[in-house]
Parts: sequence; structure tokens; C-alpha cells
Amino acid sequence: VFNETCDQTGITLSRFMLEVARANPDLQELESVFASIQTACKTIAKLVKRSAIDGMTGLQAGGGAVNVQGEEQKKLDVITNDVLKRALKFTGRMGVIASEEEDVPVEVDNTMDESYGKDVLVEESGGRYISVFDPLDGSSNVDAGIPVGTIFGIFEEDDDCKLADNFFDDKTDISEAMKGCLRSTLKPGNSLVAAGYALYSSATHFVFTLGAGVNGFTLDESIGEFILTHPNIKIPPRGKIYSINEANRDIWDAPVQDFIQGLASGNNRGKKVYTSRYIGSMVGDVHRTLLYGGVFGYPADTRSPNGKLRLLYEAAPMSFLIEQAGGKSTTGLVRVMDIPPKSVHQRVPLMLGGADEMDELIELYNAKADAA
Ligand code: P6P
Repeated sequence: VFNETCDQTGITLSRFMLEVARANPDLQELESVFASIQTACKTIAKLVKRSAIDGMTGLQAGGGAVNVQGEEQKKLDVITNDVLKRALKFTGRMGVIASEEEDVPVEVDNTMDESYGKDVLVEESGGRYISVFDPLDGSSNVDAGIPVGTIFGIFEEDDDCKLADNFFDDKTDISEAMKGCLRSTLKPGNSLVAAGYALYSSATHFVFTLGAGVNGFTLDESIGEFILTHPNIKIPPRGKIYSINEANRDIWDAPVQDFIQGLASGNNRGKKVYTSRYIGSMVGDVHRTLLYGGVFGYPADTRSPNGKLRLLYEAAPMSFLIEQAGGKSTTGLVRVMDIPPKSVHQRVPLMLGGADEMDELIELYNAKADAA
């Protein structure tokens, strides 16, 4: 609907989505999904900003709560997850949701090599969409005032999921139909119909794609509306910042070691000496990469052969955005968007950035594979 020629800067997100729905009738239902997601993100922004004042810093249940990742859950992890889950549920448009924070080990079946959440919300089969999300990525940074974010992806539901309205608790038997629903969440990034993030930082930003480019909005707190401030975002083919946890340098894949060394030394195709910026909060690091260019990654290493980031609700949505902005996202060997998840919480190595930079890295991986 909106492209380079028609500058709608200043339009609200709500109006933007109304125009999208008007121009694309098959996206009518997505408009109400986005209305609920933006409301949830405004609520989360307020919770994050007030966390120290409202005593919402620190660990859930005094440190007694652990999520499926084995990570200690923070109070904000739990409450932001509830905010987003509730917002999505009441759209009546969700068939299934899957969240980083929802899980109790529940064996679904032998083809799934990891557990699934008891709280997989299943509604009327009329719910057309499936959402996957990380409600507060980087939450361990909140107490230090470092930017954090919400990441989400939306899939179309397919005929795997035919359950009537139900909400699982840990006593509910997982039925065959439910297994179908859970399987329906396991889609590769190239099946996403929408993806985006909210960044809670010096301002609250909302950046998303519907598969026709990337648009960025900034929350005007004086009127409580997201305003279009970054229409039609394009990542530069090459930047001059790399963003990666260099503490792992000695255990990265060799091509990543060579690639990052080349950026830092100026020995790269762009002949530029890069600088390093890493805040340890994916949404902030990706947002800066998207706007300023350069490279972000959490590659495979000998300690974490699948990297650290989660495919379904971190890597794939962010990869969709980067590709829609003209960049690339790869494991080094394959396009992240092409990887079908085997489980909800599967990790994946991830390097994303400008097309020229990623081509250079991919060639280093190919050269290593050829030499093997
Ligand atoms: P490390 C936050 O915990 C997170 O999931 C991402 O937001 C971030 O990019 C990454 O982990 C940071 O991991 O090991 O560098 O602290």
C-alpha cells in the first residue's frame, strides 16, 4: 500500500493498518491482530519504564521461577507474557500461540524432540492465525536500563489445527488434534505472513513487515499513538558496525572468525575498518543494524553448536524483516527463513546484515565446505 513514492510519514499505525486492510481485503483480520499487538506493546512499554518504580525488577517468585529455557524468569517476563497472550487471545483471530515463556515439559509425540507448553492457547478453529512471540527479549537487561524488546511472528493457520475452543492446563490430555495444532506452529520463516518487534528504549519503536517492505513507527506518548517515522526501511548493502559477542571469538566457526577479523582490520570487500557495538539485547542490536547497516549475529560455536537464538520466535521473524529491508540472514550455510523448526524452542546459528556483507560471509563458509 505504502511505498517509496507515497510518503505517509506521520500517519498512525492504526490508520496505516486500516489502509492496508482496505487495499488488501484478505488482510482484514490482520488489522485487528495488529491493533491488539500494538496495544499490548504500549502496555509493555509502560511496564518496562516503570519497572523500578513499581517493584517489577528482579526475579519472579523471588527466584523460584524457571522457564523451559532453564532461564530464571523475571517478574516482567511473566507479566509481559500474560499481557501479550491475553491481547492475542481476545482478538478471536488466533488459532494457536507459542511463546518463549510458556512451557512445562509435556511430551507431544516422538517426532518432537523438545517439550511443549501446557499453555498453548487454542481457540475456535475460526482463529485464522498462529502467533509466535518472545514477549520481552533481553529481559535480563531491564534492571540495568538497557533496551529490551518484544518479537512476534504471524503465520496463517493450516488444516493441521481443528480444535474447538480450549485452553490447556497441565492436566489436559494432549489430543491428536492438539498435536496437529502444535505442529502447525512449526513453520519455516518463509511461511510468515507478518513479523515485527517493539523496541523499548530511548523511544518506543514498532517495526514490522507484511511481506511488502518494512515500516517503522515511534510511540508519541502525548497521544498514545505509534506514528510512522521510518517509512520503507532499507538496510544499506554494507555498513561499518559489527555486533556480536566477541567473548566467544575463539570458539566461533572458523569462517565467522575470519569474517569478523576482516571487518575489524579493514581487510574486507568494502575496505572499511568496522567498529563494534553489542548491547546483548537482540531487538536493540537488530534495530540499529537495520537502520545504520552492518552485521549482527549469534553464530555457532563449539559450546553452542546451534547458537543461542531461538528459530521460531527470534531468528525467523527478525530474518523476515532484514530480508524485506534488502538484507540477508543466514546460518552461514543456509538461509534462516528456509529452516523448518523441529521444536518450538529450537536454537539456530544466526548472522544477519547487509546483502554485500552476508554474501562475503557465505562465500567464506562455502570455501570452507569446498576445502573439506
Ligand atoms: P549473550 C538476550 O538474553 C538474548 O536472548 C538476545 O536478546 C541477545 O542478543 C543474546 O541473548 C545475548 O546473548 O550470550 O551475548 O549475552
